[in-house]
Amino acid sequence: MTGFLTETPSVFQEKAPAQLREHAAAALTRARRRSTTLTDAVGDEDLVRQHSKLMSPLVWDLAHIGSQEELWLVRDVGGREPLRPDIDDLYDAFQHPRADRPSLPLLGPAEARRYVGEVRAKAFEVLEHAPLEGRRLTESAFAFGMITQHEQQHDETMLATHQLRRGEPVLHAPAAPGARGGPLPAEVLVPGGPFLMGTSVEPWALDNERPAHEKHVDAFFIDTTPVTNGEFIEFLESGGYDQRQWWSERGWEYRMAHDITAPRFWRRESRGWWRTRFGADERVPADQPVVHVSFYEAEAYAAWAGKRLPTEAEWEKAARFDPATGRSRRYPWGDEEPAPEHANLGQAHLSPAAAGAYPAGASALGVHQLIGDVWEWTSTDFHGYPGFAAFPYREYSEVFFGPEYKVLRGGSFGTDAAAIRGTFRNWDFPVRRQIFSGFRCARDGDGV
Ligand code: AVJ
Ligand code: FE
Repeated sequence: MTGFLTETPSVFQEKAPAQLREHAAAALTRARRRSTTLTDAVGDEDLVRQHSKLMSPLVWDLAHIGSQEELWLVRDVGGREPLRPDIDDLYDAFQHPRADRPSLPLLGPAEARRYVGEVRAKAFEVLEHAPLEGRRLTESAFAFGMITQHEQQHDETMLATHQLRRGEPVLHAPAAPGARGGPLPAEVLVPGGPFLMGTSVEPWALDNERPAHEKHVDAFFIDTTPVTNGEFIEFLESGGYDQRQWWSERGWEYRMAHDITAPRFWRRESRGWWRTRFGADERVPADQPVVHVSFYEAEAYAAWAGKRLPTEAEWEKAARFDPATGRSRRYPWGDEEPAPEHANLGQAHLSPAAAGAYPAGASALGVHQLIGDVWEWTSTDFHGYPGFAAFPYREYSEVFFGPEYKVLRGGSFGTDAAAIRGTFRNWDFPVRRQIFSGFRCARDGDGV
């Protein structure tokens, strides 16, 4: 490792096995409460229906959550007999594309609920007794953390399915907070030089976040907050969607082929821009980060603004680097787990919060809302870090490495705290916008 660059040591170092088990059990229980909320919110009809070709029926996500838990916690960690070896194939995401899932002989809603409950009871038995050392999969209860994150990731996917569903609102949450504290500078200067990217010590970090490595970044400016709806409307109303010069070749092709003229779920009314959000109609709030834009729209906006998207390394340096110590933090605000004052996470609100709503979540360099609100598109293709090793299975990350996927960072209002951190990496096709995706801009710091 490097001279003065360090990262926060493992937060589990001090935990006794009993505390680790308790921590893992609480995380699993919290994830299940959310899965239950998302699937109990609609009737059986809506659970088995496909709300969009892009998504699975909700009942597939539910049983798939149980299936992964059975595979890793019950069979692998626990060494127990399979509960339902007959359905492994149905819930293997690589066997059946999303579009085909409704026509499979899936477990019905009642069966799926019973199945995930039975798996969970067994997983808890395993958690009580499994040795938490001696094997990498169970070291620091990693497998339980991995399965917690897997469930939370599918919960976010189910939340995106809810957004695509037609009908009256069925999910409810208090409105997201408005801006707090004074006005913010538009941009922050991030000093050039190396920082420690990724992690080798975060106990529940997934394989693609590892290992920690020194990464040089030239000085650059980054927007203090994500780009808001109000700012995006300026681009839109100045004709940005019709001006070829802001778009990359692929972006323009996509814009034309699909006749993309505004963020997904928006429509123009005589009285301005409106959107549908989880079944409710509302005026597009000018002060919130824009959400449901593709990478190509983000790229076009940035060009129009005379800027560019940040690289993944730039995003992470802005989020984690503490210039006073040379240390890379776990989160922008420090090392403590996310609390409600830090970030808009976990479906606590059903929208992004206004730019400037989380002063307590700002990074050491003064960049706001890097975690929560909206996933942020970066300009970087999804690849393994130097020294990457797939663990525990190639299909989590490695099979997606390559130029087809762009990295997104920071999590959204629909991402749970258990499934996000300064090092967490998400990825998707650049055309996707049913996800809770937004962006912020950056620009070169030439000469500074
Ligand atoms: C990391 C969000 C891209 O949902 O495709 C879920 C997470 N992997 N089940 C996805 C995942 C396997 C993954 N993303
Ligand atoms: Fe999955």
